[in-house]
Amino acid sequence: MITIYGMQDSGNCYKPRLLCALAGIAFRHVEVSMLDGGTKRPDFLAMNPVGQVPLLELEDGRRLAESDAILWHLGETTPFVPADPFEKSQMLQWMFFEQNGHEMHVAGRRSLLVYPERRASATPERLEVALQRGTSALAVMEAHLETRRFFVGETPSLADIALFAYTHVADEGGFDLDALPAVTAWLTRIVELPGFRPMSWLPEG
Ligand SMILES: N[C@@H](CCC(=O)N[C@@H](CS)C(=O)NCC(=O)O)C(=O)O
Repeated sequence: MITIYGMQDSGNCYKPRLLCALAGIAFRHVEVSMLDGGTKRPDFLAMNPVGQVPLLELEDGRRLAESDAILWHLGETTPFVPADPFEKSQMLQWMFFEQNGHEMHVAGRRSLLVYPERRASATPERLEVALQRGTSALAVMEAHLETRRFFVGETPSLADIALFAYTHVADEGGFDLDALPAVTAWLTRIVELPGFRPMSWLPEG
């Protein structure tokens, strides 16, 4: 069975867990706690020198980091990757957007506000920049979803999973999701997918 090293409350770690739940992929979860320096401990750094989760470990021992690369690896043979080459590229476009234009602001602001150990870094300037840039990213999503059910094509793809992870908890970062009706309706569509599990969910055992 594959193993996903992750943190229960991390959206990046939720992405592969959610894909596994939706696609029926069995996995083992190993919690890596930031509080005890988990990702920076020598034994973890030996597995991922970048010192971050999520980290996927295959049955043969090979490992893969970066949440969206893990989504790609696990998702390739599932209905969450479009067959059409252009739609596949559009899916990647949204996944790069998630990493470069969304996560760092939407998730970043949430982490500054939610985790006590990050409070010292939560300067007013930093919070303001993250609010402005995160709001812009959410506005891009809102405009796109005004005329669509999912980010690419007619069915959910890895792009929806990647963007759902931190958007659904954006309110914890001080973002006003009530002002984004198309995004809110899309969030509901994801929650209603067969097999959906919330971020707090971990597999048994
Ligand atoms: N771009 C990476 C970001 C991963 C990331 O930021 N992981 C955080 C948890 S959400 C982490 O491991 N933080 C611990 C640390 O940096 O020491 C991805 O998408 O996987």
